[in-house]
Amino acid sequence: MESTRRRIYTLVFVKKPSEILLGFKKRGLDKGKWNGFGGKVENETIEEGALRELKEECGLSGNLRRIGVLEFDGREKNTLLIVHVFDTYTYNGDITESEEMLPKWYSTEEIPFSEMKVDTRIWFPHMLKGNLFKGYFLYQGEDTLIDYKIELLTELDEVK
Ligand code: 6U4
Repeated sequence: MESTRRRIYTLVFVKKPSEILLGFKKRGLDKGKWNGFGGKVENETIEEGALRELKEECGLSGNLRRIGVLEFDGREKNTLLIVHVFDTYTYNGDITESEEMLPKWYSTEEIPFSEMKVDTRIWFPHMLKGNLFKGYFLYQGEDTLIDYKIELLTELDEVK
């Protein structure tokens, strides 16, 4: 049996009570879609990676809380994408557009799901409420979601 690689990513959401900062992806994976800020974890802890990408992509720093873990299977052969999701209501800095992302505040009632990955329809409602969650999504290629499982948690495991 071929072994499965695990690739670790971060995804950060900056929040106000009824708004959320999203970024329009100008390049890379999922170009042309809205999402939070994040990327591959390099030679650093997961939280350091999350803070680094937040700064690089929209100019902000924040007081991050880890709220979810999402696993994406089948998108890339023999590779499991593991995405650690964070949020913050406290942030510093000026919001700036980067080469990778165009940031914009959205009302939490008007999330642009038709311009986002299909899986976001499933886990965003939990993320917006601030629930802790764990999800598994099985894709067939880039855009066809064939199965998923989502569960709410009372606490998240230690970050590995
Ligand atoms: P490069 O181009 O090497 O700098 P990097 O910025 O490290 O890449 P990028 O932008 O490819 O990484 O990261 C992908 C982002 O998309 C991460 O924040 C994780 C997130 N992501 C990956 N699959 C997703 C999916 N199916 N649904 C979702 N977010 C996903 O909502």
